[in-house]
Amino acid sequence: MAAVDCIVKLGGSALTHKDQLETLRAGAVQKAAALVAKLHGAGERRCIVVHGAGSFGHFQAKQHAVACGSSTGSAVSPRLRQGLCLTRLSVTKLTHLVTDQLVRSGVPAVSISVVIQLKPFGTWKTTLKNVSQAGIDTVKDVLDSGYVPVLHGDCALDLEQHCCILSGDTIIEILAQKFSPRRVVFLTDVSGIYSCPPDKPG
Ligand code: IP8
Repeated sequence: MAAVDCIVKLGGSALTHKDQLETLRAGAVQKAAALVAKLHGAGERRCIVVHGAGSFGHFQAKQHAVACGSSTGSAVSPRLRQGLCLTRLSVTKLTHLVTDQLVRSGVPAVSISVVIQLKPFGTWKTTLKNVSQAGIDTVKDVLDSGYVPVLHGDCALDLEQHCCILSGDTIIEILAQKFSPRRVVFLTDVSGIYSCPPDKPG
């Protein structure tokens, strides 16, 4: 498989105001897109962007316990189904905004979601929250065609518990294993790596 130059993670807290429902930090999205454009323009053509959900998706997912899914063998509740629909609507709104800014900045960006992908069998699936099928072929096709795939933290269909949440960080782990990029860059709203949320004492 041809090498991947770079995977860039745009943190959800950096792109949005995490405590205000569906509130974009428009300036931060612009800055992040400009950085990706610079990287791409400097020759890092085989580049994948993954972004977190921030205040798009997390509220709906929490309210409807989408991450817990449904107990094995029991009927899926209408409330859980609605939660999945609302969460997806919200995360896809954000990915549209992020991809829009990337394209405006000159990056040939194409958004790829976890639940619905370009190919019917290219979807990501989990089993008890662990990725059991990753839509790598779709990401590869998009890269090989000269586009920058944009993935995001999403809901996934789970073979045991109906659904769960798949974070952007988990997606990156899988992509890094499959594509062995030269580097993975994390753009966050804090300087460095912390052992607990940086707004909490200790
Ligand atoms: O912000 C969560 O993705 P993350 C995705 O990368 C959701 O943890 C809430 C659907």
